[in-house]
Amino acid sequence: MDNRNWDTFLIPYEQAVEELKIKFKGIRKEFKKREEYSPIEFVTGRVKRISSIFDKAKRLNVSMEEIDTGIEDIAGIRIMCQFVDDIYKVRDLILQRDQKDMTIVYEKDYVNHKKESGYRSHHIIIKYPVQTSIGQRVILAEIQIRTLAMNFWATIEHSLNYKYAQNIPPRIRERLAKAAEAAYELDQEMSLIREEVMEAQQEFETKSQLVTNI
Ligand code: 0O2
Repeated sequence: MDNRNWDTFLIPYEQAVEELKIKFKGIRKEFKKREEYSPIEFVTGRVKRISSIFDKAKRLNVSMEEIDTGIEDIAGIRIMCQFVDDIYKVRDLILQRDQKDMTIVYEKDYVNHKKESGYRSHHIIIKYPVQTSIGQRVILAEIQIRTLAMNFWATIEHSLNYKYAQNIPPRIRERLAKAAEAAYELDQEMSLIREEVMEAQQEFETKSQLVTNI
């Protein structure tokens, strides 16, 4: 292990996560204020724990000196959407910001190309400038965009992986693969009634705003 101060190493990543969460939550607020449908349902973010950074560095064969370029998701933002189409609406919103407050490095389309586990999500790796007390640092961050169904599956699978130390028994793996397909089908079904659901939600929100404004 090297003698880097790992607590201070994480400072720009923590700042980036906070800033990015505020930005994407702000986009949702803006849609709501305009009384428009928001493709963003909710946003979460986290900085990877030092122990997980070390584990991933080991797995990917990344040296301690290369950690900030070799591990792309030390800062991670997750954007949840109601419908699959919304994922691409959010992606477009991010593309519009390219070269402005963030720079897109590359994308991973696990929505159309699911991982072996059954995992689906759209990932965008960005470069993000952070102003710290000792100057600007440009860090890498990962934005994961997924539906609520994809998120439900990934959250459960993540906990099971943790429980079984990445060695989920085959019978549970099989069930998980089936559950991933069921989640995918749910997304497909919901997409078919998207317009209907959006209209209903819009009506409901307008009504509840009227009530709160009385
Ligand atoms: P955590 O705890 O969320 O931080 P590789 O491992 O080589 O396939 P790499 O470089 O890790 O790929 O990148 P990838 O595939 O984009 O995965 C980055 C993150 O996506 C993961 O971070 C998870 O958050 C999520 N992810 C990817 N695959 C799966 C999966 O099969 N199941 C679940 N639940 N999440 C997944 P970490 O560091 O693995 O975990």
